[in-house]
Amino acid sequence: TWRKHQTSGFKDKDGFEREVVRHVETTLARSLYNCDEAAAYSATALAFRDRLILEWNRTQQRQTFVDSKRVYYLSLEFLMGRALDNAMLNVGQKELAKVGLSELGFRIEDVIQQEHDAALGNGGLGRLAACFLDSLASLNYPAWGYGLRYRYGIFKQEIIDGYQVEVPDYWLDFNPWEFPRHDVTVDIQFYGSVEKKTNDAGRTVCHWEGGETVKAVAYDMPIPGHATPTTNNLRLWSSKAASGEFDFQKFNSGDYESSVADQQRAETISAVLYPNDNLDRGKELRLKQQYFWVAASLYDIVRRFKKTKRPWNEFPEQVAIQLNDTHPTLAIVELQRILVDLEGLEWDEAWNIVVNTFGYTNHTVLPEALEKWSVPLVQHLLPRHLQIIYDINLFFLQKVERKFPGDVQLLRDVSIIEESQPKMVRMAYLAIVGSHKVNGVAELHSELIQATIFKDFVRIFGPDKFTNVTNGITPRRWLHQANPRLSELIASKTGGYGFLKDLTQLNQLELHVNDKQFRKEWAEIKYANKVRLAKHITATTGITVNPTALFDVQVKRIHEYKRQQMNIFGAIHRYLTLKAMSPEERQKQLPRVSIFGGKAAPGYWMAKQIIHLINSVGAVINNDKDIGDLLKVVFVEDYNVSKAEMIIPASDISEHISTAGTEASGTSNMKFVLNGGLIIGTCDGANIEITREIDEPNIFLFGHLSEEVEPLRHAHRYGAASPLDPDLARVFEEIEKGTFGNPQDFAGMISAVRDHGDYYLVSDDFSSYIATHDAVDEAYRDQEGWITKCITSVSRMGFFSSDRCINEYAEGIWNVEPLKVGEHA
Ligand code: DL6
Repeated sequence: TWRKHQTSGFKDKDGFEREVVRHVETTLARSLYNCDEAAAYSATALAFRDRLILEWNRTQQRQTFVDSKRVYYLSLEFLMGRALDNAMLNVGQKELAKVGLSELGFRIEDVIQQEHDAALGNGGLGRLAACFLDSLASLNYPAWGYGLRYRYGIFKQEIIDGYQVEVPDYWLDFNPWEFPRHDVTVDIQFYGSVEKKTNDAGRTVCHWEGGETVKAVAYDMPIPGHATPTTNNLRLWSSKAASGEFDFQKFNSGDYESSVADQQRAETISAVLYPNDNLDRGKELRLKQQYFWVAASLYDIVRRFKKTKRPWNEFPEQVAIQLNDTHPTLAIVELQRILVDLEGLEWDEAWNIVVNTFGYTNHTVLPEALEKWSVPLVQHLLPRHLQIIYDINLFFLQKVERKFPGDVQLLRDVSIIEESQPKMVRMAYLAIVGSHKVNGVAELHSELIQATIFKDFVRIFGPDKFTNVTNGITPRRWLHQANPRLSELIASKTGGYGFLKDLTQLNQLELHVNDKQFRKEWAEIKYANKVRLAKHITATTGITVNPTALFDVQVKRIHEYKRQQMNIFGAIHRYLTLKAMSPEERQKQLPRVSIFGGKAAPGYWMAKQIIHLINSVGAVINNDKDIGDLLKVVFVEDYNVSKAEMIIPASDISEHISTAGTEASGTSNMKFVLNGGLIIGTCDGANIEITREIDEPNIFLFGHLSEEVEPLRHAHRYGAASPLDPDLARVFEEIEKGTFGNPQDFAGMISAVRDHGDYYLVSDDFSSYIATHDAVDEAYRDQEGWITKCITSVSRMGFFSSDRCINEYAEGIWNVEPLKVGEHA
């Protein structure tokens, strides 16, 4: 039925081909005879983009006409990946394009591969934002994303001699998906000073004056919903010098370098994504990015609201703004500034509007990731905002004092300003105070934030302000696009592709779990996906892997808390065990491929050591004739969204093994299970809810529980911990013997566990980790039992759709309704 209203599609394949040819010949100025795959990609993308934009316009008109409440999702990261495949699938015309391209002499798979990933994010947080945009559009919510248009996304990772080397990712050479809006610009002010003046009404008003101005230019990306004409907008801001010109006077006097300096300084703001995941570094340029982006976004949001001529008190009825982590927290201060300084509202009236507008999502409990900004830095860059922060804090602390009179310690603990040297602004506290709802991203995580880092705020505001919305993933990209054959097989058993919009329909698969033909096809698809990955591994690393071996995958950012070090220690242990066996005994063992992938933050020395160890271990094991196919260790270079789409469907078992209580949710755990892989994991993040949904026999859990972590750390600190695990000690011995290269290179990793308190409890969890891997081997030997577990698990994954998640936000936090399509203009 949705097609009735659709303008985004092509009438038929001939229409599609005509458009591709037109773009090749006119937009690209090429002849069809001189059209390579890159040009075919460009022309196909442009052809689809033209169609999307018509639907985008209609969606915007519809939303303006109805004038219902809109959601604005503020995120410094949107890890979108490729857009063409997604667009073709969402508008339901991939088949048509496939035939059309083949008539023009191209394979659609090759054309799709030409696209550069839009990699404006680090990991889970940025990818979650991208999944949310897909769900918001697919469910017809009036919603916009706001972010930064980085010239360089996350760096490209090369592995040279086993080490990570970072290469800049310039992704904007040709980007058909964005529309520059040179007419939508906002001047953003930095530095300067604040003057108090009395206005005509005798009221004191603050003027922020002087300083430096930078121009924000809007770039829009259409976000097509799946099987709906709704096409939402992602607006990314790019920075430019306010004058738009370089300094001619300086140029003419021969001072060439400084003539362009202002321009370059301005453009630096949106030049590069900070490559840190779960780590805050407190750099001035990052704070500039944050303010630049939230100020431009709020200006835009307020401008849109003012056009409706509604009174200010209706702002929260029209606008919901979600803060993706604390990065956009300055938006709270900026809105208060706009309302009080520029619009002349009284402080309390303005504050009421602000609090009812914002919601804040927390994504981590790791102390090193909680943002704090130095007061002198904020004072220098944003003098008026610092005053407002102090006032917000004052009124908040007065409220605390009224509720808990005389509790000076409490006042100190919850103050937005930390009394350190220098003083710091605690951004999470500011986000809590300025929002009406605060949510964590999985049940355990939401419980932990309420019981630990935010416990005082639960006392102050009451428990209703705090809630949980367990993360989700879009089944369109993470099943239909990444694993088209599995999607088709599922559709054949569930009565069509309805499950893509209602993932709970997967539960019908359980009825077919004993259907022989179905099981056979299921296994064939997994095998084909493994063959595809094996080919990629051979082509990129030269390592041959046997696709019948068990593929054991850990792909995610490299971080000590995620414990890739434990995984590689486990692989060494497996190697030593195999080496100690007789050849006959060895032949009875199950072949395994340990696959790793992920980027380390460039300044994170230990994470880089982990990558180096993985590669060094691989170099030894993969060339050991005694071992052959029984164990291979592979590091896949430059893990990104597109690689994830290939790797995840090829996994038998994947590892989600963070120290309990450290991984807020994890989302790749959901993707792996949805693609018919099982997981080994700790009782952490969303692993817990996955277990509840799919049932314990279908997951391999191990390790200490989150409530045991603090006592164990305490024992380590005071010398009361258990001795180093003997198997782990043996692994360390082998590394220190030099089996995997210079032991000095890995001394830091070993001493972190053995001599410096084992903060991530690698030794404490090692024996249960190894035992659980043995249980994995046992289970995998029983192929029939394994397939039953996989099918059963997939059938119970309905809960983890990002559609469910977005509906929960919409109802519990934003109070917005989807816009019915087709009812209005
Ligand atoms: O909520 C998305 C994602 C979670 O799945 C991961 O568990 C969590 O580590 C990640 N958090 C961050 C926090 N970074 N900052 N700031 O990336 O969020």
